[in-house]
Amino acid sequence: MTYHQIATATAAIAAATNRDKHDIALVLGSGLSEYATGLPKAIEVPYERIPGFPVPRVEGHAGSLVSAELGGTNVMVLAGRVHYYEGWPLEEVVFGVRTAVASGAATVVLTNAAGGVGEGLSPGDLVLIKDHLNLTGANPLMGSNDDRLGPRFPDLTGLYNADLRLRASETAGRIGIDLKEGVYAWLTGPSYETPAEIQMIKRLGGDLVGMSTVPEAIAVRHMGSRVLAISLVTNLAAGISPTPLSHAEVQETAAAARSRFSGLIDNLLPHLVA
Ligand code: 8IG
Repeated sequence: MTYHQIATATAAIAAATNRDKHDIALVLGSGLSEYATGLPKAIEVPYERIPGFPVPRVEGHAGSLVSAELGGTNVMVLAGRVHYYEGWPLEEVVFGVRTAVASGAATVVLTNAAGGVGEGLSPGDLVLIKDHLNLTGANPLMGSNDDRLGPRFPDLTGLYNADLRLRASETAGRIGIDLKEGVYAWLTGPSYETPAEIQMIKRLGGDLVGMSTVPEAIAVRHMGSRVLAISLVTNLAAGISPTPLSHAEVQETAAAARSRFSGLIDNLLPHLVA
């Protein structure tokens, strides 16, 4: 069922963009969707027009796919994602990245806004995800496995590709952007954590907390493509922050970091082609 839905969506994207293959995919997290506007040779396809694509219900910004061409490489940008906390089954949460991989993306770049837990992290920091903690008890691969998509029991060692992280660090250094590294803990949300939960996450080795990215990373790995993931710290996590968490703070910090984020992505994408 899903396999055919992915194939149908892939065909619709190829037809709508007139590009039969996309080499890289980029998923834009909360507050970061603006990156998709003004890309070279951009063709925008609203998610509503792609069969099977889940359409975000919240936020002012409905999702769309933007196909662009950067230095001869076709890039599929997914501006807007759906989250587990909205009630979507994880199979739907990962439908977009599965379609991107089926469209040819050997590399998928996942971005998000996240809370900072680790020592030395501040709002506005850009952080490469080096590994994750799945604290939800859920997994996008639960249910029967379709062997055409990937193996029943995929290994997640090295999920956040070390070679891609090195290229990202080098790019950031070259353009003078500070890029940290950390472990991302995935929780369902939508409530933020309690201070006690944040202390638990810190002891477990988590540096970042968020409500996305991990299921997508697992699905991309399942299909055999490479993952690079970048968090923008938009708030300090509960109990670390002296003030209560607010979605407004998240949006303000994301807006302030926009040009640094765009600079990093612009310079990085050409170095990620397999
Ligand atoms: I932005 O503090 C953002 N997303 N779980 N906790 C969790 N998700 C987040 C947070 C946070 N900040």
